[in-house]
Amino acid sequence: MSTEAVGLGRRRFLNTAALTGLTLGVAACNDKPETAPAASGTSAAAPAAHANSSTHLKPGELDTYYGIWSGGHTGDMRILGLPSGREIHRIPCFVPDALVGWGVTNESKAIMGTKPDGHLRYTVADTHHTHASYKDGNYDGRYAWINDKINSRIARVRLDYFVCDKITELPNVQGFHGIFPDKADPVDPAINYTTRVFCGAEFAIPLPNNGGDIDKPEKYRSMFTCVDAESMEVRWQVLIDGNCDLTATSYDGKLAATNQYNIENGVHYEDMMSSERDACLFFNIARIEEAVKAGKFTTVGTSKVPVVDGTRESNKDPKTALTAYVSVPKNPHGVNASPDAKYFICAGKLSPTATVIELSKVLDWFDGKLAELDKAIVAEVEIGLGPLHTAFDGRGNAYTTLFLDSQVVKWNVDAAIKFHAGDKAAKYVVDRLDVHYQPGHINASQSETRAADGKYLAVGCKFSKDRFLPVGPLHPENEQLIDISGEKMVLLADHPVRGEPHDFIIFKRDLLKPKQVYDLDEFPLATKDPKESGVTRNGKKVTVRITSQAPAFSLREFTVKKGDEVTLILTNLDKIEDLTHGFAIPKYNVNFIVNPLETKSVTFMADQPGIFWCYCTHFCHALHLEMRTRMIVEA
Ligand code: K7E
Ligand code: CUA
Ligand code: CA
Repeated sequence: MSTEAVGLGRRRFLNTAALTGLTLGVAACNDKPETAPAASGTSAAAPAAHANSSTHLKPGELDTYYGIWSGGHTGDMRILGLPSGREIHRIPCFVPDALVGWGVTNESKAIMGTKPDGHLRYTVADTHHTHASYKDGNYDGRYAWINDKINSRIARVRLDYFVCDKITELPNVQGFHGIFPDKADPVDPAINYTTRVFCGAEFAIPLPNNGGDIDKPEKYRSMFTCVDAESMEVRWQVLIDGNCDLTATSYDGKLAATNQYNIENGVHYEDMMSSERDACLFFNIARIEEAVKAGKFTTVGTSKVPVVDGTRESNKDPKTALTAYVSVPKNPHGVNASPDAKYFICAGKLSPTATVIELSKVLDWFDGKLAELDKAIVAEVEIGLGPLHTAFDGRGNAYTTLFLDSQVVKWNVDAAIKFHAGDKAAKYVVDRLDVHYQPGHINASQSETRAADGKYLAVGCKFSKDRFLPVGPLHPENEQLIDISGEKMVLLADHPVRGEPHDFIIFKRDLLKPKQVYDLDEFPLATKDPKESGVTRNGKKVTVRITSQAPAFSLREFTVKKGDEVTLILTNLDKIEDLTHGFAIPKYNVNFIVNPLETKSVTFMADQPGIFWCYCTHFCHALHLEMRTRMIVEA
């Protein structure tokens, strides 16, 4: 098949329907593209001149990059190795998980949050965006954060043990979507690492949302939230006009921004598309925190979180403004910080453009040195249909996904700025590559750090169509890997993934130093000596202490009475790497694992008399199947 035929077939999958359905606002841009239209001239059939990389690793070979992926509907975080694309681990955050006993053990329930009756408060989530903590403009391996869009929660994952250790529910917002840690303190240069995480809320709601103002959508409001990276407490919120979508932060810590696709404050999608331009909303972090310190805030409903006023009307004077609304064409989506720390780039979505905003000029505006805020826009160029997210190679090039064109476009930021300034000979589009199909997020190795290395690009394709064996109506997503080390992009691999990862980051493996064995002292409940095992009773409350050492539990049996509230504490005293045990209790809905030197506990009502074979659920030893204990519940 010729390149053209492949291209046409591909474009027929979605484009026609999407275009008629969305009345695409292509009129919003004045700059004309300097290359042929997106349909032709792709590099799909280009020779793999620069493909220096094979994604196939020999048995026993390790990947050179970690990838942290969001899981989407599964409410988890996934760890991949790259370039192989192998999924190595899943970290449950917001949703129960049968392997590790997340949502089953007392410790995980305490993190996830329970109702007064002890049941989990939420059992569904939708994770989209994950980013890791920074130091000196690169990842420092401490934490990663991930959002739950459904219930507006932010989870933190410790990157030493790869476990979620805190979850915070954001007050006063719905549809918490974009998330990004800061990279430095705006005031104190000694704090050159992450201390805040910014969270954008996509949906506007009445404030407080307790039944009032339901019929007054013009009163619905959205907020931008700052969470403390260490305590995970909400520090402050900013009341804004319009909404928040994706979020970005500057390398100097002074600015955070969110793209806004609904400056119209519309309730229905046609209202949300009525304006030709929306905005990229900038937050002056130092000024916001001064305002909070000075008591210039309100609170909403029962929440005690300080809320400052970031609306347009209250922030017209640059010298005192907390926020700045830079205009960008119709319904933008992603906003990404370039690794040279100079620009935020907004992807147009309904406009075929990318908008380049120079951060020093935004700061100039706040200092009263730039008369017109939109003069901070240094380029607004056509790149193709449906731009969503942008990645970088550290060599001055940006890579933007084109959802409608099913392509990745590689474009040069400096050339785009020259073109925008009037140099119509400046060729900013460097290359185009067909992807399969309809790409959303994109990220390159180290792309969101100062150490962007321009080796690999991963693309999260939302439709896989014909790329994998059919498995019924639900198709997997297709994560594609691309070599970007040369001038031309080279497609390396397809990977089916269970729906639906959105965003991800890719970084060098030596930035992480994970631990593989726990420290007994991290667990106040640990049973350090098998001789301390046994049953203790306090009225109807019974505590059972057990240890595990392959191939046996420290108790051969234990006895409780019907009606007891039983708390079972299991400590794994095996200290060998990879020696994990499990613990399941039939008919009691209990299953969890304990890793080397880890302690976990479960509490349940002994409501069914009989004998129950508690068994090890994790293959640990030749006598794994024999590794059991008997729970006797007396009638
Ligand atoms: Cu573009 Cu939620 Cu990041 Cu999905 S969002 S693609
Ligand atoms: Cu212990 Cu299997
Ligand atoms: Ca809009």
